[in-house]
Amino acid sequence: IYGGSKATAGKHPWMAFLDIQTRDGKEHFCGGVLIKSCWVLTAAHCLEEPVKKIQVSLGKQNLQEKEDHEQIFDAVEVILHDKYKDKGGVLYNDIALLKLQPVDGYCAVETKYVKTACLPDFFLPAGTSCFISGWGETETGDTSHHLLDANVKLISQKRCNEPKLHDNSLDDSMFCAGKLRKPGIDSCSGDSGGPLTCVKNGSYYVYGLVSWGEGCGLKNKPGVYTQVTKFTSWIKDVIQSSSKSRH
Ligand code: 4AZ
Repeated sequence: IYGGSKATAGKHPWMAFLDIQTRDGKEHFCGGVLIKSCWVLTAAHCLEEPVKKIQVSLGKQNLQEKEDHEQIFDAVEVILHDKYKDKGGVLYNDIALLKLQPVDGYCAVETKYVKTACLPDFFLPAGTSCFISGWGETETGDTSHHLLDANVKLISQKRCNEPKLHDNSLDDSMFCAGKLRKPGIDSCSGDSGGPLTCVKNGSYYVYGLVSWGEGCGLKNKPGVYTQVTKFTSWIKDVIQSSSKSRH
């Protein structure tokens, strides 16, 4: 996160840290969002390379410490959207689901530090202020050990597709957000798959997932997010068919 600040414990209790080990021995990380006790939403581009093992940590603030309220799981299923596509860095339908492996019969247990975010069934107007959060790259060029967050505003598709901004790259599986009058507040590499959450009637909704951009924090290049509202029936179908096939 560029231009962010340290998030207080329990402010983003749906925030997941994904530690991804690939078959060719590489390791990278991404963010994710807890939407059900056994299910985490993330970006498909995080899981593009064949993965060997994914560990999902919930309730984390500082990655350098073992924390009392952390809950750690292995992922047992990885489901990428079948229309996910990378066309020269523009990521279409950039969404995936991870199923957690229960520990002693339970997946995520709700606490002050671990909670689910709601799935949106609505579109919010441009100008709405929302949160982004993650352990990704900051303006110093390093990733952050502490969870950082920042406020960004939703930008209309028409504005974001203007030649000066993302020049018609966006389709309806994505939207952009940032502060056009105050560049430098943005998501970046390592924040991918993490949530853009917006508050409606006092509840937090996972309105977007960190997906792509042109650099980070650059003028007229707001970050691009997966439009979660477009995928709520896909999410419900995946979760339903997964629980059916097991019983
Ligand atoms: C990335 O490389 C990435 N500024 C993520 C988000 C943004 C740019 C790049 C948005 O994963």
